[in-house]
Amino acid sequence: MAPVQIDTLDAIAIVTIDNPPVNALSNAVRVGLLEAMDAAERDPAVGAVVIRGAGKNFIAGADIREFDQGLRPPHTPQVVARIEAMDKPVVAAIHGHALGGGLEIALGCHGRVAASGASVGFPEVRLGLIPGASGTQRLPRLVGVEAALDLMIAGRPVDAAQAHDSGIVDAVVRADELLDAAIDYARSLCASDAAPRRIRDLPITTVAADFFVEYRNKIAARTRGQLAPDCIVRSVENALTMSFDDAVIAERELFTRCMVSPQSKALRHAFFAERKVTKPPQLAIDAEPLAISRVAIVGAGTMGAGIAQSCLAAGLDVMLQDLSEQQLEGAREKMARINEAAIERGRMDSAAGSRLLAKLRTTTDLGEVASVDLVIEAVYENLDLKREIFAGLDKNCSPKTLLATNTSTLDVDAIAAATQRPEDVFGLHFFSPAHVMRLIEIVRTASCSPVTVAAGVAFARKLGKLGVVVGNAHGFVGNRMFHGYGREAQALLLEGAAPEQIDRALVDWGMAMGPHAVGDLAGLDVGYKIRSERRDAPDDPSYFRIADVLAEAGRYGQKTGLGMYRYAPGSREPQPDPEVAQIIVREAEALGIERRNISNDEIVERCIYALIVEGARVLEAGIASRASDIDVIWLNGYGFPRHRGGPMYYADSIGLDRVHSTVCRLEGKFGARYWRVPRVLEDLAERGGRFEDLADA
Ligand code: T1G
Repeated sequence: MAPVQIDTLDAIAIVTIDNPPVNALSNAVRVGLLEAMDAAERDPAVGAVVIRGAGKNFIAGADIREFDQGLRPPHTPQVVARIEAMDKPVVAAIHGHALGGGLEIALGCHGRVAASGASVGFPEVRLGLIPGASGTQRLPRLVGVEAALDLMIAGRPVDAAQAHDSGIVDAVVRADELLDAAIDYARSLCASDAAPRRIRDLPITTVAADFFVEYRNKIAARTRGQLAPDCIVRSVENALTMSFDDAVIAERELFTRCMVSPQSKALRHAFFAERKVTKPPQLAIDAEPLAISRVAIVGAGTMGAGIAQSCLAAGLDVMLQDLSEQQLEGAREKMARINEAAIERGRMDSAAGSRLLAKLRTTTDLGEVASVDLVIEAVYENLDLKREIFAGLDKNCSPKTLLATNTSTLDVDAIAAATQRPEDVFGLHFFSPAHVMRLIEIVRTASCSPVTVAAGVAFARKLGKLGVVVGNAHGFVGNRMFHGYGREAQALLLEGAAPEQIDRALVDWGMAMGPHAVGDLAGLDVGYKIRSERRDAPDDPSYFRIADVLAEAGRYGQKTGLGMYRYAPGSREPQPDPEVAQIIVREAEALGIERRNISNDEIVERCIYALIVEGARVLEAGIASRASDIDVIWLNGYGFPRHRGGPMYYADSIGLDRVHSTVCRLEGKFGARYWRVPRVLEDLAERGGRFEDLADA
């Protein structure tokens, strides 16, 4: 069926875009829209036009997949211009999302009506792009230069009410009245003697002479190193100095420059990688997930409270269990503080916050969790304690109840073995803070049933999180790779690089936070305990030596005011500590390590390549089933720069032949213990392959 249909109703042509799943502006849709405009213009019985979307959305934007396949005309700017040039009024009836090119189509119309639940925006910057169909020229004419820049640089949609307040839409109506309202509006425009209101003809408000310099300074920190934001500002500057048509031509050149940029390719990879996680390859396709609506969380500590908050926010029925009333009260207070913060940020109204908290049920009796759909255990990281709890849950809970552990380091198979139903037991490794972090590692054990995995994937999606299915191995995927990354950051200390140099080099490369600042944030005691309990820790006295010495000295990081850095009372700002510098020199001497000047390039290479090598081993071992899953984990759990696509995508973008020769060099210099070249890297380098290809293997 053609993705664009036209029906005429009482002299109004209703043009419906029907291109599932989100009405992306594919080439066929663009052709169909041009044909529909021609047909409406030719038809004397048509007085006006309404454009709407079938399904859940108006138009989600350009078809992002086309960017890598080569864009074929007609291009979106041409379609927008055609709509605007119509001499019969055209009205957009917006429901669901009108994003990117979808909003540009709407701005080409002579009027816009939105349903109350609709949202509109320009998310292009999140894909390393700019609005490339005259959005940078029309939006400033409609809402003013600064408001237009703010919307395009943030890349976040606004709801219908905000869109109406700012003038992007002309009216907001109930969803079930949208089409009628749009038809009435089109009819009124048709009856009016005034020419159709074309945004291109609106004057653009001037700004102060130094406005753009000031604006660039304002966004500099958060757009550091990114191409698209600067191109957006430049294109809006053109709106003030060029004719509309010339500025649209210049916009297209800036858009194309972004589209072919490595940053945009990486960001588009991230976009699709995050959508692939809901379809894990090893999942039995017909595994219909169990519907989860009633959840119990066992353990009311920080993680338990955060998980409970996430589940409540997703509308689930939540029971929080802990043996200690005090812990339960503490959890309730933590959740109240989370709600207050959300209310302060305008992300929630206070009534909703109170309602949410009122829905929380708590109990000290483990027996009260018997009839829920899913139990998530989130107690202290102790295997015996967890096994005891799971044995109890196994007896108390209904046979249909799924049992999950939030462990981050323990063997989920060993926990499952404490029950008579290991096929119903899996891991849900939330990342802290659980109510904020989108990532969950869904740990499938050797005995996990596909239905259980499918339920985990559906549950993560219901929470609005990214649930990545991983295998059960020490550290699963994220933390296992972090061990390699942290190991190099520790070794570099002994070899001559200061903590602040290491952190700065990696932050300048794009990491959200340096590894030593991360260690101080998480607590050096946490890593120390994990390492001390590992049976397979490397027999290497320099392995995390400084972190261990600091932890043994009670220097845990932010929580004790002293760690790798020192922290002024009440401050989270890391300050270099001369005492740590002396400890490092002393320990290097004791280990017979000759210190030297180390370049920032070497710091970045060793830490990032350690990630790539460990990621390759994780793929080899089948702990991750796709390279893109590893990227999703590191983009959403560890602050890997999104505009580099994730560690495995980054390796592919370098070229695995080059990656292979670098790892060979590192193995030659630092030995095979940590740098043995993974077989999968060797094979792929030999045949010119990519880690991404393994997903299809
Ligand atoms: N192009 C191609 N496929 C898309 C798509 C798009 N724009 N948006 C979504 N999909 C696919 C997605 O991969 C998934 O596929 C399915 O649709 C459902 O997506 C010219 C240059 C609209 C808020 O950035 O934000 O316009 O996994 O799970 O949760 O100036 O999709 O089923 O195979 O996300 O209901 C600008 C991107 C493009 C919007 C709906 N537009 N999409 O969320 O569904 S650039 C965007 C979204 C542009 C112009 C510029 C969301 C959504 P599969 P989903 P959802």
